[in-house]
Amino acid sequence: MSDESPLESRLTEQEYFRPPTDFVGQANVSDPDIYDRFDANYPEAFEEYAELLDWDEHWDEVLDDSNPPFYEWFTGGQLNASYNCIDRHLDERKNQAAFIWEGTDSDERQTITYQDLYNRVNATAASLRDVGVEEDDVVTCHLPMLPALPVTMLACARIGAPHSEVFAGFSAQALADRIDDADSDVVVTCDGYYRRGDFLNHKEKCDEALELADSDVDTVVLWTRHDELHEDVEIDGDDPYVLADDLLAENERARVDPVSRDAEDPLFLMYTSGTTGQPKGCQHRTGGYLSYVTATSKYVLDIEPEDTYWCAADIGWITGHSYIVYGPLALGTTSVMYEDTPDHPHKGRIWEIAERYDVDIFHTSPTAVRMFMKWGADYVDEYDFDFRHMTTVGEPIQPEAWLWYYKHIGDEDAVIVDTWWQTETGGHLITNLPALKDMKPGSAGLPAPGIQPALYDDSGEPMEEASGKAGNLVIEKPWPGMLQTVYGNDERFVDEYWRDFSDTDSDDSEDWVYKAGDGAVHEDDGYFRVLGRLDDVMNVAGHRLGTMELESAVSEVQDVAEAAVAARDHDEKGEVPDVYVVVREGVDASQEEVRDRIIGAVEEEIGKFARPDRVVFVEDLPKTRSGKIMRRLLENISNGDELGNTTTLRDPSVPEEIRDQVHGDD
Ligand code: 6R9
Repeated sequence: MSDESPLESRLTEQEYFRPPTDFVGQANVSDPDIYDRFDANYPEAFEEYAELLDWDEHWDEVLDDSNPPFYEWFTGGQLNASYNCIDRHLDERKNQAAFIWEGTDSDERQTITYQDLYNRVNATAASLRDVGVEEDDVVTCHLPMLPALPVTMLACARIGAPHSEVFAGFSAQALADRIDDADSDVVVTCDGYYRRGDFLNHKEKCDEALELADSDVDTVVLWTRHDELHEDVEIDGDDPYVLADDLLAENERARVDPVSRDAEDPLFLMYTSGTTGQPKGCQHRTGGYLSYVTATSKYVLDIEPEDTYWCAADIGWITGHSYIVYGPLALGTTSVMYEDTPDHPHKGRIWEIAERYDVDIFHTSPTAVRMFMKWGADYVDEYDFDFRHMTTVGEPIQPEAWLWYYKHIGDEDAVIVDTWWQTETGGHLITNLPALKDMKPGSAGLPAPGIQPALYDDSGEPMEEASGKAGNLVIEKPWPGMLQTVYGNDERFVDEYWRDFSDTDSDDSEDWVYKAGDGAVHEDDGYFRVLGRLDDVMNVAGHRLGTMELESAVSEVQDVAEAAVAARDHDEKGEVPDVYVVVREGVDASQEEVRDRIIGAVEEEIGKFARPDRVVFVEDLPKTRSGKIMRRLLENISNGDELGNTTTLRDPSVPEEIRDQVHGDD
């Protein structure tokens, strides 16, 4: 077959791919000694990361591990993140683009230079102060991919107010929960944005969130998508809304001194799904976090200030915080940002943008790669672009998808790194340094310098290194990008991340081990292959979703007696949620109606991106004798796998009946 290139046949034969020589010659890190340097000199070697930043006050100690797991990094140091991302670049590159932004309609473009960014961030910082934001107040933002988002984040950082950005796709209820948890007096949102070319009224979600929230929000700063408030959006006189444009008009020429923050002062919160219904506010520190994301942007993403870099993620997730905003800007590079979806107005949009700006470095998710693969290479081939470096993040990438990415997007000439990390870890932890290690499709690679991953068995014992067996992925030593705590809940921080594999009575940091919640295989070449979550968290198109969050949304529907959610493998999205429901007795509504209510409830409680793929009505759920729902069995049913051991069940016929119901026609 014409398309059966030598590359495809190499897949079965060739396990490793060497980084191209041209790449190695120009890479930011090409000295293999770096790994030993970090091992021999832990934790002091991380000073090399902190030295990439400008500090107002030098740190006294690199790591204070006297009170594990509440580690402190670069203690005594002081700095400001917005200064490091903007001001310090002005002398050299004030007229260089910091962001190139494209709206839904590609004729609408903005180039925001570092000087523009400086002006906008200063005016916004002054505006936030005008509405009463003080140092250490948490500002909740609910902004889509508009320049206003990084501007607001950096304005918060400038005045020392931690931001808590809630992904714009989250519902009013999800926003309200996060406003309450962070106890924010000030919220920042916008009138709307475009999705598939249609204007979405985004303010509506905030209106509803204000009703649902327990906290009294004093002020909502409302950015406008166009130069004025959109005709579909109204502000009622009683609402706490203030137009950002009005505030900015007052502060157009304002200059706000960046506030010196202690290295340990929080920079932001990022809520993420865990094993309970309540999302956790992962709190990130200023000094350690910024050092870590700046260094990994330089060493792993190989960013140079002269590059045009494009991380095609949403800033509303951790990937965008670390690798669109903080890391790349701290290095003074040019980033691309775009509104709307990769298939609007056509399926070649991404490559059209890549060609237009001659993008050098491209960062995306395996879900996106699978989607591009499904659309076909013709869309790609139409455009002329040349990536030097590509990465993936968010889920395991299948070797087939990796190969397609390598061949059709990278032209067999770009280096690819898979980056394993989490909201909690701040930045990449398992990933190859691109010039130093061979690429291995399907494998996240080797630990980043100074990072100490390991696998532990279920009884909590360390497994033999590189055994080729699967185990619980843990990190044995602290690193600067790690979360400080769960906002306002130190106990949950210890319970979720440390208790399982640590000696929690010990105050020796060697006895404390961070649990990632993922399963992985440590292969005999030292590479880690990450398998996915081991807890009740699923990964839908690279977005983390808690089973408990979904189940509690479904239980909001009156007709539902009981519900359980199972993750089903999906070709494109990685995983999708299937809901198994027992309907209350005496419910008159049809299954169709109940299904619609369930889907509606999930969209309302969490957001459209969390929509269940399948709703299965069952008589009973598989339960243990003590009444615990056995979700694993449902997962096996959803995936058409063997049921497995059902001997501990109260009624082993239950899963069999469900299986016959789901797969009866197979
Ligand atoms: C950055 C980010 C974290 C979870 C993580 C794991 C999965 C992320 C991965 C990966 C395999 C990779 N994950 N990167 N799995 N290979 N390269 O995605 O953060 O949204 O918190 O998700 O995503 O399961 O535990 P977050």
